[in-house]
Amino acid sequence: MNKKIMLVDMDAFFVSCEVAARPKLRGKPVGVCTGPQRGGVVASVSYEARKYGVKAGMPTFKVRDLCPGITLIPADAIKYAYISDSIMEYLKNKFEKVEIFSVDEAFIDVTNVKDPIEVGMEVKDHIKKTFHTPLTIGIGPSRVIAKMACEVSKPDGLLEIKESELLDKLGHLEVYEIPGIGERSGEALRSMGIRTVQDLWEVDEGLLTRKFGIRGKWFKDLAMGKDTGFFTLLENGAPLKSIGHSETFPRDIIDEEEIKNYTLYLCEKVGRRLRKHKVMGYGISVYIRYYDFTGNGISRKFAKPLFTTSEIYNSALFLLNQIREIKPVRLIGVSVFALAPVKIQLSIFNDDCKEVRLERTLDKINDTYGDFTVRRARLAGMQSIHHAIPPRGIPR
Ligand code: DCP
Ligand code: CA
Repeated sequence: MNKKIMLVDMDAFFVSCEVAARPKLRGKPVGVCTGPQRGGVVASVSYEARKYGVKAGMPTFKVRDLCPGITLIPADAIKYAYISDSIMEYLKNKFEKVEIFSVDEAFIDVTNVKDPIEVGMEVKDHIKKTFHTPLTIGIGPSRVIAKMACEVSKPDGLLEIKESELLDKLGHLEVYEIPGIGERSGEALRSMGIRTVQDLWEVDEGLLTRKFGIRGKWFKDLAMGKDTGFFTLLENGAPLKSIGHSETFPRDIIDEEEIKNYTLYLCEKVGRRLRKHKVMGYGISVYIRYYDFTGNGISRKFAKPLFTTSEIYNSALFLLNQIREIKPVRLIGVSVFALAPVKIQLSIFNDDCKEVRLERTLDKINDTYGDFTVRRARLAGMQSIHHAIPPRGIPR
């Protein structure tokens, strides 16, 4: 491995954005919560609150039980998107190859940077001074090592781990702490007596693949610091064949504008999943069913792939208009197929592609706060169809 990758990850990001504007809360237990005042969950938790056992995803009533002195602040998605965008913009201006990984994480290729530690310190200083938000930087020969270096030095850390130091510095990590393995697989590994990174190094690969299939090999590779599975799905081709979404509407619809709105809603759902899996599609199918249970569908392939919601929507609407009969509609389905991975180098994240970048930020916020927290203008007036019953036989 002769690459050098730096991961910039903001500490307790949503909380830090709030504390930046309320310095009195610095050093105190703070959480940012979503949903209603009662019955919501915390999305982000300060490190002081974590000492009480408070974790992201916990219901607020439980959080108050564990840490009665905690200050809970309602989430302000637009603020976080704005700060995230400004930080990413700074990183993109400073470095040549920046890959925005999530709302508060970016991988940077620093292979050709002379002194990555010094540059890492500059980045930390600049972000802290400009945005008043703390962060941690991990550096390593692969993304997964950079990520683990970051995890073990949080908060406010900066750590480089070289390939030869891997076992020394990370051998003790629990398997579920390896990015890409997760709690459930971690539990399954532990039940086989495989508890740490070092155990994964030592275990026979055949044993893992017999139990977990291809993912077993990924687990071992990740523990050995190789970017695989979770980290290279994009480079090696995604296993998904199509991504689709359809809804049975709460009532039959005939109004042209309403049909367009629902179509956009479905395309947004499909687009979010495409972007989440970092794939684009060269084909699209649209299916329509009417109040009388008749229906039809149409598919097309294109030379240029679909990735943004507006690209999917424009194609879906074009096809829908070719097949639609003028009678009340009960269901519409949109599915994108002929999928190909979006390269992780993410040439798409350059200035020409603000729309793609914006969509990813919106996706993250919507994933966090529920569908369409941040809505497109056309969707703003639309009623929710979350309760709609999913139809059978349509790919989801
Ligand atoms: N987030 C969320 N729900 C989750 C995980 C994350 O809403 N289950 C949001 C809130 C976080 C932000 O995304 O502030 C970034 O996620 P991280 O997992 O990076 O968590 P933090 O930045 O809060 O903490 P850490 O310091 O551990 O990175
Ligand atoms: Ca973070």
